Amino acid sequence: MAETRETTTPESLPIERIASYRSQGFAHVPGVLNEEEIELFRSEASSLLDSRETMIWDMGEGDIALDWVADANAKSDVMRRLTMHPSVSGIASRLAGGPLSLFKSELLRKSAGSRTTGTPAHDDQGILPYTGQPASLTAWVALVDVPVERGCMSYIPGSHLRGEPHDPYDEVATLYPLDYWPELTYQQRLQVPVRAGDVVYHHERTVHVAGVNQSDTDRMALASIYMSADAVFRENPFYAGLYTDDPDMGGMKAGQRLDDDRFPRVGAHL
Ligand SMILES: O=C(O)CCC(=O)C(=O)O
Repeated sequence: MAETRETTTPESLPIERIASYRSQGFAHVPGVLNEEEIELFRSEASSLLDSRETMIWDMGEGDIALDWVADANAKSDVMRRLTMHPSVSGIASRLAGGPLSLFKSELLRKSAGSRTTGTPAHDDQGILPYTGQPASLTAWVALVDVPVERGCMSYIPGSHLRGEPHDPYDEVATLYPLDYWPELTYQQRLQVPVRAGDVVYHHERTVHVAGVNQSDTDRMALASIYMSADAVFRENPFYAGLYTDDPDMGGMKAGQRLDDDRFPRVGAHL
């Protein structure tokens, strides 16, 4: 018999989960989407990934960590609905503790049976072209079941609380946190296997990795990045190097607020 699960909403999110997010830097929230939604979003994700040119995290010699459709919310109304989903975004607001806007979303795939590797250790802040409080966070929405064998995400608990680098544009600190903070290499990583429709939220400074997809099913997830509703632009050479077609988001200047037309406000459940 098919299993039916209660969904988690911003209202039913346990207060302990918020405390744990703040101390650990990530939170697994089970059952945010219902079965109907999972089916809709999974089928759209699958056709988008098959029909669009994807960006690639190139590991050299023909290996890739994953490929993705950048700004999936701008390319599909269905994906846009998922980024603005009242529970996905409302839980994000409660965890962050302040009003949020959508910065971008990436539709991620770790293909089955190909030369995909694990996802290297990194945090997200290093490539974000803005600052603001509360800190930005990512909602990683699982669109298929992701057990350990399918390359689930792992997090270094508390790593979001480490010190800031002396130079915010230091390449090693930005792109290779384990080299800049070698003590992180010896800290535990918590693997988070998830069911389709679960969401794992992580703080922009939390160091995370993901395993290899050893299964025969593609691992698909939508990662939506939410930022402070008051976030302001800061130039970031690493962002500009990755998104060469729009490095400064239409000519933004340092300190300029990221406007609501392009970066819409999301569910305000505080
Ligand atoms: O899905 C992955 O393997 C990595 C995703 C990630 O790094 C992120 O969502 O910030």
